[in-house]
Amino acid sequence: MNAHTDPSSLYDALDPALRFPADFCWGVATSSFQIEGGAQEGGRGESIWDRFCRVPGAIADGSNGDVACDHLHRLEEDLDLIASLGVNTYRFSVSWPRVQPLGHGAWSEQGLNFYSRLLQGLARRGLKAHMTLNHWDLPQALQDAGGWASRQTVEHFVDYARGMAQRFGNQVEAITTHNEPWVMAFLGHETGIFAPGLKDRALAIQVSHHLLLSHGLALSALRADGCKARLGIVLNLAPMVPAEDSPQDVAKAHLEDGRLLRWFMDPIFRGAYPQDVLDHLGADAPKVEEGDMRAIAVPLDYLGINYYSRSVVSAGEPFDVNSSGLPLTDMGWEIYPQGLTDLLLRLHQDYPVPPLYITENGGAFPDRLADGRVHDADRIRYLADHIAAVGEALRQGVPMAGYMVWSLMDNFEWASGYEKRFGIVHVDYQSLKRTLKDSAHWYQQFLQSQRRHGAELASAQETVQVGR
Ligand code: GCO
Repeated sequence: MNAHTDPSSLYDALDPALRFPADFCWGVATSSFQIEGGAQEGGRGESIWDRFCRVPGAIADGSNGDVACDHLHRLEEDLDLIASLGVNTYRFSVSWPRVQPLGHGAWSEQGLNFYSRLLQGLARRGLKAHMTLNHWDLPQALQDAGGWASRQTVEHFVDYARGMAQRFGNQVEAITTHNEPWVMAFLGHETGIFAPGLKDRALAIQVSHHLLLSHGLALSALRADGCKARLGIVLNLAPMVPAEDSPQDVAKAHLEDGRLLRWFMDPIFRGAYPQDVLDHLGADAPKVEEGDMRAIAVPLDYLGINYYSRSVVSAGEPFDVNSSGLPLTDMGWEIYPQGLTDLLLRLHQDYPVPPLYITENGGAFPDRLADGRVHDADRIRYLADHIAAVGEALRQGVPMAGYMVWSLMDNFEWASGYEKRFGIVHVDYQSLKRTLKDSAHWYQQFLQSQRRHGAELASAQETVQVGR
């Protein structure tokens, strides 16, 4: 497609049969550390990402989250921006050290006040809130006391979750405990490319167990407290595809599937870790106490899935993504929408899944702002094809409840700093000015057509009822 195609014409190219239910949840997603800035304000405590950004070489462009998108000071403007897209839902995360600077004990009224204004602002605009409690920015004080490797952090997380739910539980549609426990555990504690930057496999495994445990315990505590919000967790999942049909590659792909997907899905939905992965881990297997597995396997009201690409697995040399012929995003990730349909069908088949949300999906592309426009046709294509992949899963019976674009706006892309742009809204990091990219205009039009379709459906149903 050429870079100057009118965004609306691409929507017309979508299968006209692709119409979602009227109550389908459409959103955009962000996370606290990636957009808020205001790192030293309002008594906010230090987070492990503040600390990690100071490690020389940890962040590609040497940047940090001190200012980020300055969302803290541009809340109303950003809420207007979200509303202008025509979404019905906003997914955001709470910075734990902003509301509870040390991760336990005293709360910060100023920090709480920010989220209170955020939620009131969403309500005024008729938008539903999906609130994530932990999108990676653990208070540094808790890290200093052992972090997620310590069972104490599990207890502190449950207290934090209860405190947030008591204050805000009746203003949010949904509460997610953790975003992508796999990333926190393994990129944070085994490869060390993310905060807190540790490199110890046994520790990483123990962290994954404590994240799951804290999720389960928090859900039970919130339900016991009478929390009315829907409760769930968000996992990053991908189909693991063997590079070749060889027994070696197939076996490796099965193991990698175990480490990414079954390691989290099995305990949540079956109450046990997958035996093949435990065997593989040997002495690095997690220490599990009596009752832990029961605590983890509490029913979810929904499951969030973040999908970006498939993973091709080889037992020999690492697979070269350039060899597949698939287009790549600016992250070097293959663009493979079919993988999303495959993944959703598989989850539905293998597990008793609750309603599913795509809580993140999107792509980084080398955008250029010129004359106030960003012609990101590649991102429009990416989003359109993945939304169609969700529609296909829905058509085949998967209980899909929503889809949220990652991300509302360009932001701090972790170890890549500000070099990778995922937003449908462009951010100029000098002036902090926001500019809707073509993909944002496209999403607006797509959502408008969905609303028209929803209204038609509703009036058709009315006619049927009146006719009776
Ligand atoms: C994620 C993260 C996002 C990333 C996105 C792109 O949950 O992985 O939520 O913070 O920015 O995935 O890498």
